[in-house]
Amino acid sequence: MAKTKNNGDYTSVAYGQEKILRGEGGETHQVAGGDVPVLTTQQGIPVADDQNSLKIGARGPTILEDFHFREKIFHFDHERIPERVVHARGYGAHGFFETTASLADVTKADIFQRVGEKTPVFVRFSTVAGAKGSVDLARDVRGFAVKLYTKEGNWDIVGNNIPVFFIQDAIKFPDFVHSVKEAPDRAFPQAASAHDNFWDFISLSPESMHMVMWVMSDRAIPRSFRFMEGFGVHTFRFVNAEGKSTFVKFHWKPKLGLQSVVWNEAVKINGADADFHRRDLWDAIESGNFPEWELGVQLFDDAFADKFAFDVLDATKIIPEEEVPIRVVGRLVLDRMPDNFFAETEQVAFCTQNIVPGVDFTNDPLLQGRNFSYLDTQLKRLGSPNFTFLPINAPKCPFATFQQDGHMTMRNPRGRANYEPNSWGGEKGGPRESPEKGFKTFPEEVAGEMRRLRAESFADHYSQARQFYISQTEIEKQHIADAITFELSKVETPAIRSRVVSHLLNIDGELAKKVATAIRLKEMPKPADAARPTRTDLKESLALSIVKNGPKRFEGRKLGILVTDGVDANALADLKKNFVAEKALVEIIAPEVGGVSASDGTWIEAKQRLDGAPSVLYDAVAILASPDGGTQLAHHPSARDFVADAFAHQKFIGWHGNVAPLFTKAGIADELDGGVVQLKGPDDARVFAERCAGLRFWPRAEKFKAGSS
Ligand code: HDD
Repeated sequence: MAKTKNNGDYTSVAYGQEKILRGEGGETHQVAGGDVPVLTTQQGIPVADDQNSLKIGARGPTILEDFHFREKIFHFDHERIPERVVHARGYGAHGFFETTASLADVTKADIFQRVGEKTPVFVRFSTVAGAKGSVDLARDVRGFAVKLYTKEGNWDIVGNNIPVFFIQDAIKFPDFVHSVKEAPDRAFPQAASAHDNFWDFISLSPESMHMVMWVMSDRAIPRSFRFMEGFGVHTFRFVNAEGKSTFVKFHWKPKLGLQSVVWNEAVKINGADADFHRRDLWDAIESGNFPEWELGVQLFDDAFADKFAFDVLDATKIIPEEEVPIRVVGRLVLDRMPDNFFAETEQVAFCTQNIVPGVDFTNDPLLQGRNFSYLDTQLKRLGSPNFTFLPINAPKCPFATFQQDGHMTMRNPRGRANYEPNSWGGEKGGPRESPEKGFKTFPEEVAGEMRRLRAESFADHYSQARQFYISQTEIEKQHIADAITFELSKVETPAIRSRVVSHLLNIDGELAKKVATAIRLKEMPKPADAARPTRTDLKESLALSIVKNGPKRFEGRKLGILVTDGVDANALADLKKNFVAEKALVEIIAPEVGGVSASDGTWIEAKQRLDGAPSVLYDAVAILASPDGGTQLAHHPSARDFVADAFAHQKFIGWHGNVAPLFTKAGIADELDGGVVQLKGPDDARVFAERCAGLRFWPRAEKFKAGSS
């Protein structure tokens, strides 16, 4: 910032704004060749000097009269609002929902009536346990909250990337959340379930066992928001024009398929780029690669609910897709980032109670409790019952209520009528209820004693946990065992470790044994007391594995190409061409960020410096080195880590030129396998791109078994 002397006072000229002129009508400053608005106070008063507070003399005290200074500091002091009590860290985007199949037979919801119609949406993804500034790749559930601005009001599907939940009754939610968040005395660990309190609560709440299997699977460390599923979790109702009800469960299926990282990668990503998932979504949308999901519904009636092995009102259970197939009815596309994170992503207020005519709740006790909690929490967070007027929360259809006043009122009823019924008549009388168009609750008959009870039909806590486990591939089973081992190794109280294993015995004996051995449990506990014996007749479900539902192509993923000076220009061009054809993102990494000079003398710009771009940031990597460059890389610690990590994480590795010394120094020269592809000719780049379509080179995982992957 340059400083110029002016009558004994110092006036600084900010950021190269050498010439500041008042424009026509006093509305713009002419700055460095362009028109920008005049800086004003919140009251619209033009500001002459934003660098210096008002003082008596150059070195004198600042005076109270400085209204601009006071307003600026006052506003700054109040910038923060309470972060969400859960799901504090999140990232959102705008887009649209397109109806691809009419559901008029089962619901009168306006959004499902006309094929091809688009409805605006805002989606916020989140982690659950960590604070707003925590890391993206915590082992955690991901929130998947969708606000659909329909023509008959806002409909929020506030779901997760896991179709079941930890608890069955909302009254347990504060206990569950307290246990997973940082301990109240020491205020750590942050964004991690690997601690005594969490496993203590979980092991005393067997209803959580199914969810625990999901959270210990790679679902809890997704590669990107773009590669994960979303679920409405609860059973909801659809109601059609005739008033007939059909039960429904909602599923969001990512078009690119499912993909996760491995744990060792997650740990390193958190250090290298704590904003990994945010950056991924931003980059994808800004580069026009709009993420897309299908909306699928599982529809079933009372007869199915009665004969299903579990209670459809129990949020710790799924209905396997094999039993009730998914009907695809629409697609969700995210195509625009918010203009401002705080105004939109932070202030968006999802409420499970926001449903539209044609959709209704069920008596799931978790859902019933949520319907109170979300509205309540928005008042705390946003400070006024008028949060619904914020542009991100306001309906995009006409709305008219007699609610009025309160903090930050932006729109009150016009005229004299602010109540009804009234006798003012016509427009003067304001809006009126409509028995035809209005929301009507499904008239379900309910009877029973008023008691604090858990239904008998909610009592089986292990059968679906087992079903989830046996539906995984061997590699995924190993990851689950590794994850539980990791978490229990951070638990300091041996009795809690043992209690967890006692539950695993009810899920799968082999899993329990693996974990018990890995944590060196001195004595195998007895299986935990179970209200119901574990059913072994539930069949594997294909939909539950990530690996079985992985991407078919490398599309939407990222190749990191490490290059050195003298890199073969043709080899690089071939590689890029083949990956761009796959609709992949390609990033050049060089020892210095400026770039390198290629074999033909052209200059190759780098996006990343090697030190700042470890291979964990990429789905696959390639190393293209000249004779000299290869030798230099072999002595570069970050280059060795780059290769060794990519290999340990079972990534596909392409190489060209003098890479052998680097492989030797990285300790993998004797172990090169089918996942390491030499790029000799133009065809090899295509073969490499095709091979990368597989998530990882899984056969290599054998080498990295037992906790190291
Ligand atoms: Fe919740 C936020 C999802 C159970 C109380 N929840 C929140 C968000 C998601 C979920 C995605 C973040 C919304 C956003 O991005 O702003 N929650 C779930 C799912 C649940 C669930 C899928 C079980 C099926 N939640 C649940 C219960 C309660 C809450 C049982 C309380 C009784 N959840 C809240 C909350 C939050 C919230 C305190 C915090 C911030 C917010 O609502 O807006 O009200």
